[in-house]
Amino acid sequence: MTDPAPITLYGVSSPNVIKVAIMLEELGLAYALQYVAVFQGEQFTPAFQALNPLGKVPVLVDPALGRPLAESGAILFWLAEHYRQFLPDHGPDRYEVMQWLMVQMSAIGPMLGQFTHFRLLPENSQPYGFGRYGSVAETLYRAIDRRVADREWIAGDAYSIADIATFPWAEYIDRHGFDQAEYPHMKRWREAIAARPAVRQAKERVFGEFSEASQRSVADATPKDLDRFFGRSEKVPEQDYSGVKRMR
Ligand SMILES: N[C@@H](CCC(=O)N[C@@H](CS)C(=O)NCC(=O)O)C(=O)O
Repeated sequence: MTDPAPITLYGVSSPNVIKVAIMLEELGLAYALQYVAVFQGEQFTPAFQALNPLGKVPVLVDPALGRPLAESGAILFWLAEHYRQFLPDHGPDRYEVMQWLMVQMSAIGPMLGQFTHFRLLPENSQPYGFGRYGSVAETLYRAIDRRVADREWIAGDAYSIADIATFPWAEYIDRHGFDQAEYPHMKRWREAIAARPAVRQAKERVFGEFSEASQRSVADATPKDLDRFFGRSEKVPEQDYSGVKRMR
């Protein structure tokens, strides 16, 4: 029997999890991946709640930290500070990286997540939500495109946790139905990151190791599971969530 990997990343194959896997690969750390069956409510079990009472992935269990850590931005920050990479030690560049990490955490992730949600509902059933979040998504994609128009990376003058955090969400531009050609600078930036060996390896591992469990979890999800997953209760009108089964 081999020793378990010292670090465990709990998650699913989503951008917030992939960004942490990218960081672990960039740092050359050994880690194990642990799938959490979110559609079946595993995030609400006592075992998972002990790791993160918010019931969300990713969670990183890193013996070097000594307690489980949730929230992908905080995890990136921990790893960057501990290993002193991908975040300048001091000076304006450090705070610029933090600024763009916060933009990703507070706007890019949540807003693109909302658009993803409205896209899975039956076509034309929610024109306001679809229109609102589609328009916010477009504004954010344009902001990223403008940001990297005359600079190589999102913040400072080096690849950083701001790029690592933003990249997996920026990859949603195709599935969100936007024409990449209209975002040429973002395309150049995305391709540079996608070509990094650590990024390829992280995606290969997360999609590879989670693919079977993820397909099973989605396929087996009952309407009740989907209501719980999307936080629908008697306060929220019923929705047809079957589109989630067709999402890639
Ligand atoms: N702000 C959090 C968001 C985490 C999040 O929304 N995770 C989703 C998957 S990407 C999740 O755990 N969903 C399960 C649920 O909401 O019950 C982060 O960046 O870590």
